[in-house]
Amino acid sequence: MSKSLEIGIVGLPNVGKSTLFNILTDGSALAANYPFATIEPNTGTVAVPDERLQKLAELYKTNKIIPAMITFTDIAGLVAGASKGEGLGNQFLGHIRATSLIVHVVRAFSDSNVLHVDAEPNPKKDIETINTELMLADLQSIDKRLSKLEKEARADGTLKAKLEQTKKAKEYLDQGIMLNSLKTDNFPGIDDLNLLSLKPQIFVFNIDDTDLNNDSKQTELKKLVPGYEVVFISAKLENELRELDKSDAIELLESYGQTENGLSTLIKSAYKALGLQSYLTAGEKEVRAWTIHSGYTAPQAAGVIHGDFEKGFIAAEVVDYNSLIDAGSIQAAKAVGKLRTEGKTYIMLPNDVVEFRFNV
Ligand SMILES: Nc1nc2c(ncn2[C@@H]2O[C@H](COP(=O)(O)OP(=O)(O)O)[C@@H](O)[C@H]2O)c(=O)[nH]1
Ligand SMILES: [Mg+2]
Repeated sequence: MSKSLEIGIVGLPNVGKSTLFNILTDGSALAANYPFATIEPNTGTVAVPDERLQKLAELYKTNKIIPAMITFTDIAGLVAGASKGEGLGNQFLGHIRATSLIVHVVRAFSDSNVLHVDAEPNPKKDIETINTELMLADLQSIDKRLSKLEKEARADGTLKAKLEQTKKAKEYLDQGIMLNSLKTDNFPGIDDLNLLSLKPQIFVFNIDDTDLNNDSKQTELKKLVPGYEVVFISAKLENELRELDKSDAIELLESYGQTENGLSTLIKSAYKALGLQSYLTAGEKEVRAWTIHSGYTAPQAAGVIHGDFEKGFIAAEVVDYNSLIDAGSIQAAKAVGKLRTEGKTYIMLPNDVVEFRFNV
């Protein structure tokens, strides 16, 4: 978990993926008005924006801030038929396999100057086109595996659960059901297939800036993807923000009723979809954000820093970030009873600032 989180940006050509990627990474992936402008995936690693780190650095008088990191990959070229190799398809499907979250960008902006692969954007149909390719690719992986697995399972009883899960996944896919939409079924036995439609997915609707406050339009789009995290962004507007200095950018965003930029909004949704949260460590040497799964106990959280911290865990000294800032120092927080000692069963909270005690 301490390595950066990998997020793949997918969607039909000309929906704004590269524009979004540039905004997120502030890099210069090629954004151009024609399909397959991006052939090699563009990859960029960015710091997760976290205002708390700056405040803690001031409190502890350190200059060293280590934020959590996220790697975005702009995966171009998914079109109908990609699973059969259409539009350099298979290559792109392989890149998606390497990610832990799919950000599915859907065009919902109107601009007759920007070509659409099927003549006309239709968010519902466009989503289905991409998801169908992911499911077809999964069916190929499953079919390749299944006949061999059936033979092996006859000889080796321990493979039976795996066979059952593979068949079950196939049944859903045959019905056009995305595996990541299932609430109760999951497929721990077939992790090694690395199925694309099982990867957590969030949707970014790229809308006109004039729709950023259009609740009825947004509600309508949300209904297309029930159960998924949804983000509304005007890539065009966010792209314009990059030219402005920070205070002008914030002012412009606020004039559209937005309180944070696209990167922050997207990362929050990504963390939510993946069931992740962060906790903080702080000292004179450095302040740092660590990414963990929601529900992690204190020893598990310590294990993200170092395996020995988990094995030799004794206790966690925990203070809530806001209490620490209010108190003004860790000593002051302790004096007012805000510093707690927590044991092995403590479940980490998102605003915890922690120091672990351990034996090595
Ligand atoms: N009007 C409008 N055009 C956009 C928006 N986002 C991207 N575009 C334009 O659409 C074209 C394709 O964008 P690009 O990011 O290269 O799409 P990709 O093929 O999905 O990577 C470019 O000409 C962009 O300037 C948007 O939000 N509104
Ligand atoms: Mg592109």
